[in-house]
Amino acid sequence: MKPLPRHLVLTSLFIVLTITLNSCGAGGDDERTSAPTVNIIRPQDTLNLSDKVPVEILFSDNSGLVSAEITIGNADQGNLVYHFSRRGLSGLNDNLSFEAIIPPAIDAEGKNYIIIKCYDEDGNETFIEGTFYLQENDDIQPVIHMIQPQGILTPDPQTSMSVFYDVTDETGLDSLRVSLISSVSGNLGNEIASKALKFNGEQNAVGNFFFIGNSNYQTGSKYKVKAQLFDQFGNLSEILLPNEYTISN
Ligand SMILES: [Ca+2]
Ligand SMILES: [Ca+2]
Repeated sequence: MKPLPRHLVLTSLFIVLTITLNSCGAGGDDERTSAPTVNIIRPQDTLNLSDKVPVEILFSDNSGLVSAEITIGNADQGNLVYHFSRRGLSGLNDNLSFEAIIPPAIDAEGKNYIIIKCYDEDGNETFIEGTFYLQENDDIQPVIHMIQPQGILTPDPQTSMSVFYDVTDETGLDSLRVSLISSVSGNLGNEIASKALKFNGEQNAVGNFFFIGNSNYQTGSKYKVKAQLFDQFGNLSEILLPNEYTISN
C-alpha cells in the first residue's frame, strides 16, 4: 500500500486530537466535579468591636450554585459560635451581604473566624476559613517615645547612619516611616531618603533603620528627620526632629 502523503497524516492527527479535546470539555467529568469558588470580602483584618459583623461573600461556579453555610465564632472563647446560617444561592455568580448579630451576652473581642461551606448543583463542596479581629474602638494616637539619629550620613556607600526608634500603641501598631528631608535655610525641601516598616499589631517596637551612603547625597547639605507612625485603626502620630543634620564627606 502506498503511504499517505505527509499533509494528510498530519490533518488526520489534528482531527483526532480535536475530537479528544472536545470530549473533555462540555459535559465532561471536570465539569461535574469542579467545586465553587468562594471569596470573603468582609470581614477582614481588624474591625471596631460592635454588636454586629459586616459580611460580604462572593460565590461562583461553573455549573450552578445551590447554597452556602456561614459560621462565625470567637477563637479566644474556645471557638464559641455566635452566628450560623444557611442561605440559598443561584446562578453561576452570586453574593451575600448582611450583618451578623453578636448576641449581647457574648464577648467577641479578640481573634474571630468565619467558615463558609458552599455547594453546587453537582453536590461539590467548597470549604474556606478566614480570620479577623475585633477590638475596642481605638481613637488614641500611637506614641513615638524616641526617634534618634545615630552616626553620620555621607555619599560613601561603605558608610551608613541609623535612626533608632521606640514606639508604642495601646491596641496595635501598623507602620512606621522615617524620612530624611532636605533643609535649605530652615525651609524643608525634597525628601532625600526614607525607610518604612510594617508591624503586625504589636503594642511596642524598638529597633533601627539604616540609611546607607549614596553618591546622590550632597556633602555639606542639611536635612531633618521626620517620623510617621500609624496604629491599626489609622490614627497617626508625626514628628519632625528640630535638629538639622549635615551630610558629611
Ligand atoms: Ca461546579
Ligand atoms: Ca491607638
